[in-house]
Amino acid sequence: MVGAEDPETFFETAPPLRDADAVRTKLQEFNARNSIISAGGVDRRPTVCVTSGGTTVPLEQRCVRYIDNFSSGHRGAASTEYFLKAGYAVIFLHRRGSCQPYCRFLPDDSFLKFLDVNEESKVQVAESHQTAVKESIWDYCKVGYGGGSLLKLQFTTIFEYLQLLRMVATSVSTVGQRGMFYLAAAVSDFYVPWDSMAKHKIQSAGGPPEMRLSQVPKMLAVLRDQWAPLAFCVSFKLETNSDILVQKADMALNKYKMNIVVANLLATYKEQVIIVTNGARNTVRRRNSDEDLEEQIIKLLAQKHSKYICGSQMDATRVQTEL
Ligand code: 9Z3
Repeated sequence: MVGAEDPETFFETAPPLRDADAVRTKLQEFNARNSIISAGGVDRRPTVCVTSGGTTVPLEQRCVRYIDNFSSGHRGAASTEYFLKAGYAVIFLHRRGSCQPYCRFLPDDSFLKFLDVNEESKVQVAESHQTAVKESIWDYCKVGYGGGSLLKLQFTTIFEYLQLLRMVATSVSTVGQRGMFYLAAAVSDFYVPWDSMAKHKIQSAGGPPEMRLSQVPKMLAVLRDQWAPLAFCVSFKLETNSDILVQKADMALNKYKMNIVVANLLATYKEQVIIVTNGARNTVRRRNSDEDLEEQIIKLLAQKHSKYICGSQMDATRVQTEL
């Protein structure tokens, strides 16, 4: 196996994030905006990091070609809307160009179909889409931007994604148990380490390239043990074979000490998921074509997270009483 399987080496050899300072500032401002000053001191709104879309694996340092995956970012974008509705502050860590909250119909459908031109040659929202557009704008302004409770950060490559996730995790760790990770991004399992990557475009004259991929280090373990040990962690498990899905989800739950693993199959992931917790499996199905499956998922997760926060507060009170 070539290159880094261990997280330290991955970060040491990755090309540094170009806008790391700006991201740090955005995270600090976001934290300040979402602190609630009350009589008892400074309190913090529950905060979730939603990861969304797929990471790419560049094959050349001056990248012309890369390995990609199918994820559209729809799940992450829809989930972000429901987290905001549930009162969470959301860090939406997403793939550049993927689906966005409140405009999930883009980029597949042209926005032009929502518009028409009236008799005075003025552009207006088409009558048939008035209600949908109005509702989206209201939600977008109210929870998304007006309240400052949505922070969007973008990645393309696996290098950018993991460096951003580490920064976000360190920041979310400041809210302790009130923090949640909802890891819906489809993250590459294999990559070409930066220092063994071709510098320039691989030439076809050299014949079919031979390259050996390395395993991307398992950052879920590092997230749980080091970056944000108190946070409520929800990871996703995607498989194509239904025979191994739940077993693999169970393994992830135990190995990475996740609070919940959401298991889904490529063939049915838009229709149903299995919520796997320690000792329980709960299938959540989309009830009709007008409903988002994510609405039910987030409702369930917010309840479980709230219990988790209460449980830890009760533990803290018990310790204080015993002292
Ligand atoms: C998922 O399983 C998501 O539900 C989907 C959403 C990627 C299927 P879309 O973005 O699709 O709405 O088009 N995400 C996690 C996939 C993943 O890479 N999981 C890893 C694994 O299965 C663990 S981190 O090993």
